Amino acid sequence: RTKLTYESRANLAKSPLAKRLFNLMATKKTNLCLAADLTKADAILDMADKCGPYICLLKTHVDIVEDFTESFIVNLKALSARHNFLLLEDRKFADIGNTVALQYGKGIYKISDWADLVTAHTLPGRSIVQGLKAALDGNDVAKERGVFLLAEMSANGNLIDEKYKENSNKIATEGGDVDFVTGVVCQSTGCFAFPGLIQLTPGVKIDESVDKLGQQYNTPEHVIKERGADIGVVGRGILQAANVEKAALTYSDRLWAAYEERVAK
Ligand code: UP6
Repeated sequence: RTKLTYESRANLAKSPLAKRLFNLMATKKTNLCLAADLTKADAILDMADKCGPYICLLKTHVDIVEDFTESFIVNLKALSARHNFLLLEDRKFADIGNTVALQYGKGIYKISDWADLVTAHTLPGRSIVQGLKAALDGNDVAKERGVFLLAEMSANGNLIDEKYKENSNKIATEGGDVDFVTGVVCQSTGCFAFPGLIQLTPGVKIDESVDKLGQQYNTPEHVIKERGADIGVVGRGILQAANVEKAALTYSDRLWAAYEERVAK
């Protein structure tokens, strides 16, 4: 799958969102996802506006925003339309189907109203995907939504083993709900083989390092060429740069060049 172009993989995708995102990446020539892990709404909007031209996805943790309002979402959606990137709420759902349906559609954040994509753990099994889909039942946006399933984590000492990975792959590629699965969050090529899914890989930084709380980083070239990433997720590598626009451009150029080299071989 890693030798195929994003355009050709768009044609193989079963999830409408995977098709859309593959095509967006190919047209905009970027496979960078910005992890906008900031706690003030205006700071996130400012970052989204500055980095918007260089990203295919903006990843949020909406529950860390201290001054959340509906107008934050209105503004974020306007920026996503203006700069042509999708919104991924990294909620990492992990409960029973009935509860995730409520967490996805209800509460203060009403994630299913605005997030094109969300993330979920496979720990509860298939019912996690069914629960998320159930929240969209009868809703017009159902075809405009998708989920990335976590099959590996970048955290040092995480508990995911080979069996868990294999079973996560089955949930992502078999059964009646695969049209809702856009991709897999993981760290290596071995997590799935189906080329219609998108591999999203966090833990990307130009200076390979670790943080004080277990995060482990790899370079843009390494995650794309060795680990099979289709999209590299960068948070602090950009957020803490002296010039964030320049940093976003550098990451997007390096991730894209690595992809071009990968498919040229
Ligand atoms: N993330 C990881 N590792 C995973 C899954 N998700 O780091 O296995 C998310 C984090 C954070 C971002 O929740 O939002 O990716 C990484 O940010 P950083 O580049 O600042 O470390």
